[in-house]
Amino acid sequence: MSGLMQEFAIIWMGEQGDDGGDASVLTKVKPKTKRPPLYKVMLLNDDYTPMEFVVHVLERFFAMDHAQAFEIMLTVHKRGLAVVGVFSHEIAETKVTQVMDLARQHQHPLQCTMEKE
Ligand code: TYC
Repeated sequence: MSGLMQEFAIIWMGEQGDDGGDASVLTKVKPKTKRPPLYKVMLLNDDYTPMEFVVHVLERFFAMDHAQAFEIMLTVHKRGLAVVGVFSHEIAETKVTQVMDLARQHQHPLQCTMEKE
């Protein structure tokens, strides 16, 4: 059903309904179209992953240019973690998997997690 078609429901109360004599009642029902939840993807600091590797990860999987990637990497390095993107559940899961797989391949302890916004 299209979004517009879901916006109203008509409820027939009948002749002897609890409507104080009115023959019918039209009850408005709130539109129940929920936006899908969004998920923050976060990068965590550690003492061993090279800075250049983190910059590369941010460029490759989070569509950042070099300057942006370097800035976010430094934020993680100084503050312990940073949100690097906000996505649907499926896309967030894919990003986390891509980062964790590449980190494991290069034997870096880099951690990437997701959390409901
Ligand atoms: N702290 C790391 C270092 O000094 C760099 C680093 C930055 C590691 C961000 C992980 O998510 C990270 N080599």
